[in-house]
Amino acid sequence: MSLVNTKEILLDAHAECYAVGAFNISNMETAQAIIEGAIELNSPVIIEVSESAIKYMGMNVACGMVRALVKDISIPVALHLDHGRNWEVISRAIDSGFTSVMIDASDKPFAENVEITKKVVEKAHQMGVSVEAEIGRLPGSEDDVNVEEREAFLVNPNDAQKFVEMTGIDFLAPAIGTSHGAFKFKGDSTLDYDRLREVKEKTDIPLVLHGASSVRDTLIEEAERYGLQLKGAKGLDDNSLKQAIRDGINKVNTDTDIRIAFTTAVRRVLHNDSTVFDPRKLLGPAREYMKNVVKERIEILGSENRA
Ligand code: PGH
Ligand code: CA
Ligand code: ZN
Repeated sequence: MSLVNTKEILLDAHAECYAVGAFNISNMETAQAIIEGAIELNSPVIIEVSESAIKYMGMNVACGMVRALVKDISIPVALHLDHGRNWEVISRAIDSGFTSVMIDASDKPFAENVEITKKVVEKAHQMGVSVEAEIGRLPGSEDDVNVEEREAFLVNPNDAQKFVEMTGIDFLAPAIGTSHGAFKFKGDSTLDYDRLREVKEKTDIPLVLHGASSVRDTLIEEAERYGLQLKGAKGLDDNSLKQAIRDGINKVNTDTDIRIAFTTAVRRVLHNDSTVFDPRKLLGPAREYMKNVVKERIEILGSENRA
């Protein structure tokens, strides 16, 4: 099957109240792990590539590889540009066969975010490519923000409604209290569900949760056993994620969980056998471990058997 428009996948999730996993890739093994995991659970899936991953792999490699991987399979797979900030990259992604792009101008003032986003929507829609945009901000894991400061980053539901009407985007990422990386929360992992429900009511389009990795204790413990330092790591727990899906989230972005799984598996092999130097003996187990993480996520999101 060829790649599927991301909008098609997400409109079904929006209508049926479940979420689809959007997993970041950085090489062949991550892409294979995601696709194989989704096939095993008969689930639609979104492969996302960030600007920095495109820089690492090359646009043609990223697109060519994902297209080759989906050629003979029957589940719907979409290819999405994650956190596009640079017009050149966004434009090339659209021309190269991505089925959706994110324009992330959420650090700009509202009016500027609208203008930049509109320009992307115009080009993307001409090519049948759908568009995600962000409003509100996710503090980086390095930003030490307190509760009141955090509040200032969150989406304003009225702005969200205006933003969707003015730009014509297909799905929206509202900031509701998550952050990227392995160190998301100092205390409780509470999200602003009231705000989320209001955004859903006012926009009535598929919504996206960034910074959604679970950073599970069991994974951290194993990673630390093999020497990875993750002191203070904390992710989004399953119940919070499920609540966010009930309240309107339809696309759940996961990068950190896959990175930790990859690194843990490689460290485990190196720790257990000091004679290994075949890359496949490192990356094969990493691929298997990442696939398990992908399947665990799909089961939580409710997209199993929705292919
Ligand atoms: C994400 C991934 N990518 O766009 O939002 O977030 O760091 O929680 O995996 P995590
Ligand atoms: Ca942003
Ligand atoms: Zn993100």
